[in-house]
Amino acid sequence: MSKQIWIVLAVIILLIVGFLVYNYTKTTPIPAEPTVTTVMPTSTQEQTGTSAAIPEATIIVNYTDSGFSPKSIIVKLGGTVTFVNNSSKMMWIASAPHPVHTDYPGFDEKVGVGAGESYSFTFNKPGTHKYHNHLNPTDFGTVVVE
Ligand SMILES: [Cu+2]
Repeated sequence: MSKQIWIVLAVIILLIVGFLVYNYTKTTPIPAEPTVTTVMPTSTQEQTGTSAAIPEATIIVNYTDSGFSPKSIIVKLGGTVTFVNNSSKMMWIASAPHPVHTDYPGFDEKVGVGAGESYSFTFNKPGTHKYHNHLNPTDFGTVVVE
């Protein structure tokens, strides 16, 4: 009688051990995945791709009754900035100083435009260029070309 119990216990223990070993061998291959090698070259390509795209991007400066926003911007050499008149005033973008605009003579809209209209200028001169609304010179901003 007691011999039969020991046999039953031995079978149960063997089943438990077998089940544990089976589960262990089933779960161990999962963390062993050798695919973490060639990721660096793609990130380098992405970096050069985005830095090349920046000069072609058009930056928008919003002109409202409270002035230019953003008031100071940085563009790459050859970058274009579009000044959009969303104010109730007329807008005439011109480089400093008012009223002669001699710091960057080409950077001068030469005419005032109304609400909803815009003025685009491509910056080919490195440096810090101050500008203002010639028809309301207390509104001014800065374009840094690098
Ligand atoms: Cu002016």
